[in-house]
Amino acid sequence: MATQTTRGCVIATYGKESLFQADNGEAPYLISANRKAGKAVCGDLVEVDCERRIARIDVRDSEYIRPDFRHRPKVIAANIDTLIWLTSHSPPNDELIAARALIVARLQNLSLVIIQSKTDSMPSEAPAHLSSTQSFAKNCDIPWFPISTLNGEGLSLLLQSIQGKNALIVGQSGVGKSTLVAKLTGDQQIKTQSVSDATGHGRHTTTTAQQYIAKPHQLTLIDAPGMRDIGLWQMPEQTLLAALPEITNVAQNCRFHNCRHDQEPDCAVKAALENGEIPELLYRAYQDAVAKELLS
Ligand SMILES: Nc1nc2c(ncn2[C@@H]2O[C@H](COP(=O)(O)OP(=O)(O)OP(=O)(O)O)[C@@H](O)[C@H]2O)c(=O)[nH]1
Ligand SMILES: [Mg+2]
Ligand SMILES: [Zn+2]
Repeated sequence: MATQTTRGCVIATYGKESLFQADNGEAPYLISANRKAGKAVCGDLVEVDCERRIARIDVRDSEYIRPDFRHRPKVIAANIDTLIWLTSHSPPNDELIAARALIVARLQNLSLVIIQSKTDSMPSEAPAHLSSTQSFAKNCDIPWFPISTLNGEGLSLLLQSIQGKNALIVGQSGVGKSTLVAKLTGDQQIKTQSVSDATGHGRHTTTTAQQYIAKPHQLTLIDAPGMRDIGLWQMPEQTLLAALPEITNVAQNCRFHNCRHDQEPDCAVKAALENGEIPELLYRAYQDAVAKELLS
C-alpha cells in the first residue's frame, strides 16, 4: 500500500532535525532525518512521511560545496542557481576570495554576483581589496553591485538582476548578509548584530543556512553563516583547470607540457599574465591552490 507523503523543501537543518516548508503552504515545521534517505541540506526538495521523517530526497540540480577542515568537499546548500558574494569595508576581506568565488561558481555551474555592501559608510578612499574586487568583476564580466541596506542605494538594480533566482548569499561575518536578506524578503524576524568595535569582526550571528522567499520577486535567498573565505577543496588538477579556461587556453603554448606556470622558462601563462590577458587574481588563486597542495 502506498504511504502518504508530503512534498516540500528543507529550509534549514539543525543536526538530525530540519525545518521543512511543505508545498501546501502550511507553516514550516521540524522533520527528522532518516539515514536511508541520506543527509538533507538547506534547499533540498524532499518527501516527508506521516511521522514527519524524510522519506526521499530529490536528485539535486546543483550543490554548493565548501571544504571541511581537512579540505574535503562538504555540501551546504542545494538547488541554487546563483552565488552571491557579499563584501564590505567593515569587516574587510582578502581580494583573492573574489577569484575563488568565480572558480567555485564555475565548478558548480552557478552564476556569480558580487555585492559591495554598506556604501553609506564607505571611507572616502575605497580600500584596496574593494577596488581590486571591483576591477576583477569588470574584467571577468561578473555582475557587481554597490548597495546600502541603510539608504537603499543599489537595491533595485540588484533586484532586477537576481529576480526569479535561487540564490545563496555568502560572505564574512558582519558584512550584512542577514540584513540584506531581511530587506529583500521583508522578514523582520531574521537576527542581525553589529560588528564588534573592539575587534572589527562580525559576531557570527547566523549559525545555520536558512532559506527565505521574496515572493513578489519570485526570489529565493539562502542566508548562510559568516565564512572568512570561499575555500577550494581537494580536487584533481584537471577539475580546477576546467574552471580556468583563461589559463588552459594559453598553457598549451608553454615550452614544457608539465609547466607549473611559476618559474619555468618560456611560460605562455606568465607572458599572458604580464600583458594582462589573464586576470591576476585568477592566476594567484590557482597558484595558491598549488601551494596549499589542494590539487591531486
Ligand atoms: N551602515 C550600514 N550597516 C549595515 C548595512 N548592512 C548591514 N549593516 C550592519 O552590519 C552589521 C552586521 O549585519 P548582519 O546582517 O548581522 O551581518 P551578517 O553578514 O549576516 O553576519 P553573520 O550572520 O555573523 O555572518 C549590523 O549591525 C547591520 O546593521 C549597510 O548597508 N550599512
Ligand atoms: Mg547573518
Ligand atoms: Zn607555463
